[in-house]
Amino acid sequence: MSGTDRRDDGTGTPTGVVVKAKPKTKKPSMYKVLMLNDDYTPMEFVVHILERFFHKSREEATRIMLHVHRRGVGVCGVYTYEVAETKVTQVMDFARRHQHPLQCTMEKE
Ligand code: TYC
Repeated sequence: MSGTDRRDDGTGTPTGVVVKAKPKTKKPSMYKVLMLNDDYTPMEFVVHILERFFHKSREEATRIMLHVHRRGVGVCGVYTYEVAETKVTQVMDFARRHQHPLQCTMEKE
């Protein structure tokens, strides 16, 4: 390379070339909150949970509850880790306080 050639400084990045800065932010991983079916928890109780903790309309809550009832498992919502963890804790505490065996868990999307 001649002394006046500015095309390569040996770093691999050509000099005098505008390169876009690499964004340092990352999208957070998302987690599905899942509800599991059981034979004892009343349907109305599950619908109430979906309205109260997942902000679903009565129609959407009923649709999700029936999906879980028929298929065994269903998605209540998708959230960041901490929000999903809080929802699971709230649902499990609420079900336990009402002596229903309802199970709720989370899974990385
Ligand atoms: N299978 C329950 C019943 O027949 C209803 C139910 C639905 C329970 C969804 C849990 O996550 C659930 N009473």
